[in-house]
Amino acid sequence: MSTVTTNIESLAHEERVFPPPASFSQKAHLKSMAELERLRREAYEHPEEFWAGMAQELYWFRKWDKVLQWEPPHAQWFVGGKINISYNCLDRHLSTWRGNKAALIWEGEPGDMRTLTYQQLHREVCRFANVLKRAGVQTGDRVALYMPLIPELAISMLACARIGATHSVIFGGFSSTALIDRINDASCKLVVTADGGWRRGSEVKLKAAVDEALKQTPSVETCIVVRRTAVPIHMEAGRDHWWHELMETVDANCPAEELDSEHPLFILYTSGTTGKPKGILHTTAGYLVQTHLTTKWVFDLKDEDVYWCTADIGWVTGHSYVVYGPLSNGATVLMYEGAPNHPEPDRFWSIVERHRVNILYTAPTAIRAFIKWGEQWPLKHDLSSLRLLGTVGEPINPEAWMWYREIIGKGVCPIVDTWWQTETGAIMITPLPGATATKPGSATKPFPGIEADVMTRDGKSVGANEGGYLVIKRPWPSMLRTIWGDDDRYREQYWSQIDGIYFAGDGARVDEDGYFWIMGRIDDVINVSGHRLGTAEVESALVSHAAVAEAAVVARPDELKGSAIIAFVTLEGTHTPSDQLKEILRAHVTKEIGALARPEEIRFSDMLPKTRSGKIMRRLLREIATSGSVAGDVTTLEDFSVLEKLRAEEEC
Ligand code: 7RM
Repeated sequence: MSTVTTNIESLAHEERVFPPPASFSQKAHLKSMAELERLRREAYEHPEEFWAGMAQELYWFRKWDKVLQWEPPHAQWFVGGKINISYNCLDRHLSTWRGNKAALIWEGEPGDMRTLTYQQLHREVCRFANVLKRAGVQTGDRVALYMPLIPELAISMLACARIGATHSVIFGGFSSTALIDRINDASCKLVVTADGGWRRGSEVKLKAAVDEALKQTPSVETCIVVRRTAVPIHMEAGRDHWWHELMETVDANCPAEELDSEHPLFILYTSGTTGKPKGILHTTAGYLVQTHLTTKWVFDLKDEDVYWCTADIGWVTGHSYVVYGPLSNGATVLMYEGAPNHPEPDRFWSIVERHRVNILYTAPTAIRAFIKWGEQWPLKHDLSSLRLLGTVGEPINPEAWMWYREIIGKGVCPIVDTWWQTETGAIMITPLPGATATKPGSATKPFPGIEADVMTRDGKSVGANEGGYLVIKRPWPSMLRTIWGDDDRYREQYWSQIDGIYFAGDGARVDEDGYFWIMGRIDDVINVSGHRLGTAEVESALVSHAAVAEAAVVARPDELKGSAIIAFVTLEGTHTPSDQLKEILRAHVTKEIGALARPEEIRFSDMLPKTRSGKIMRRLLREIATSGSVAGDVTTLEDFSVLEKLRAEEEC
């Protein structure tokens, strides 16, 4: 990587400020800015005491000897402690009134429903843990989970954690090729899957993909299959077993293993700059402490709440904020299997209304889709149960933020824009909803105990409103411990870009109030005539125009300017593409940011290429803008037809 100092320029100007509503603050876990600032100060001055204090809320078989052992870039948290995350998510609640509280309220895409109380969930987890043990799975073994968003996925994770097996959840939308790589990288011994799952009314054939993959995965001995769709599948004698049959053969007594604090809890693959995905390793105690505390404070979680994080469990957001964080808090978690627009674009709002959801945590890409589909869909439903909204996954443009606030939150729900990564394990930069005044588009400030900064490549802090690289300056409990099987890449990628400091790979700026504005991945940063611009800022300017539903901006090498800005734009249903509109949008960006941000070219497309987790694949757009076609890896693309459409668009 180059060593030039950054001058990422951030030209966005957003002046609106929304203080927390007094009625919200009064009942919140954290009630005021003064309280939050006091906590931040305490945590800054005595971080180990701060995290140790928070760790007391959990159940330990043996207390730790030392809070933090930091030998850069390797951290161990709560050294010497013995703990079990499954015990903390389940058994700990059974001795309280929560035993008969709903832990999971699940809705399948076809409309079927299941509710599991903490007692029932505990029982299923214990039984499946016994199934795993009987299949020869031991502490330290890796287990791959390739499943739809059904309760059995959470049960499998908690069962692995209970016996100390390390789970590797592979998102159910990945192909068999992606499955092979991930299973082999971690030498998984067993795979749990389902016959299939439901997505937009069609069956996703999971078992068929597993059959294909297992031809090339020598480490796998056993495959356990949940019956979900009941569409006939192949069962390999000796290797494949039905979940429901095995569950009949075991008892429901399975004590949780007393595991070391640093016992490997899970591996989760995430894409990096190279083609090979990185197996991010998380361990037990530190991950639990930070997911537990952030869930409680950021979502202001109360026992009465119905909490819904719409992420698939196949992504880190689902690990931390569907399963471990909420269950360790004894929450009632809503889970929905399918697509937001099945059978109609109001499915989410129908779910909110029917289950009286109080807390909704979703992604900007979903919000932009809702805007595109039209406000008539949410307006059809009673959303008055909602009291808090959250976003995660990418920068949210102020226009989408305002729509979320007004149309979904009716102007009364605080919005928490939470910045974090697969690598960070838990939320890092975020408002605390009863305390922080929010600004649309800003993730606000670091969580207490987190020391974030914006730096140049040389490791110098930049001034207010100057762009730079987002870094974390001291270890935090839920940090990744390494990249599975590649500690060199771990050092190189995260701790050597700026020596000894965690390099997040995002561009950011901090404004005069200390608020962080995340500008997106640095590979999404465009250098035009020596000015670096965050793609997110240009996109945000485009989306602020009434005609635009969604925009993705990429750089095309340009002899004169270094890079030229190419914008791919999806229009609102009410507008049609025209050359005149292209000119209007270019002028609009010029007005919003300045002439240097004016797109060289605007291309209309009725869809943008996205990963299955909803992130726009700018890499593909960059290739299309540069060479007219895509040669690179497209295995993570959600819908392949989009590439054809983008190419066709270019020809006309
Ligand atoms: C949780 C998750 C991580 C990347 C990260 C950012 C982007 C996530 C925000 C955000 C702006 C946010 N994990 N990102 N949250 N950008 N504001 N609130 O998404 O590993 O899949 O992605 O996502 O670029 O580096 S992830």
